[in-house]
Amino acid sequence: MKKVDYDISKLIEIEELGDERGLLTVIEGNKSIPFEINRIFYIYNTMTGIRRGFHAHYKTRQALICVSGNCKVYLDNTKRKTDVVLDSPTKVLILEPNDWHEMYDFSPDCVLLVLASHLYDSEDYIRDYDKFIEVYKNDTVF
Ligand code: T46
Repeated sequence: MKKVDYDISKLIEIEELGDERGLLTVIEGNKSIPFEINRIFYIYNTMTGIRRGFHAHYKTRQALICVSGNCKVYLDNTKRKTDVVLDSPTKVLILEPNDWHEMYDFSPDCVLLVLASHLYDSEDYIRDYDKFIEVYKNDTVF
């Protein structure tokens, strides 16, 4: 596993295992990604031009992987903003709770797999941008 330096969040390149049958990539909680996995969901069949997300979290950490197709993720941690391209099943984007994120430019075949550190809790979402700034503006952990 090789870590790629990234200025706002962690983009990890996971090893691809392959043989004459094809390819296999493994992600293990607390090993290849820095948290225990308690929930898995995937986003697919996203309509053209749709942008999703528009939130940060209080405690949930997440790992995003495009297992098919590609999409982009806009990130804002109150100090820096950037865009990440997810275009390979071996690229894993780690989102910290203080990463405001928006997913966009989904290819028609995109399947975005998300591994989350916590079970679903609607109270864990910060969906108001001003509230996000207020909560994280003095945060020193990035
Ligand atoms: C995130 C990005 C990357 C549930 O009932 N349980 C779940 O575990 C999830 C993830 C969603 N839902 C419900 C809540 C909404 O009624 O599914 C509906 C769609 O969820 P949402 O509008 O939050 O979807 P996105 O694409 O904006 O965000 C999702 C995750 O919710 C979020 O945690 O970080 O993907």
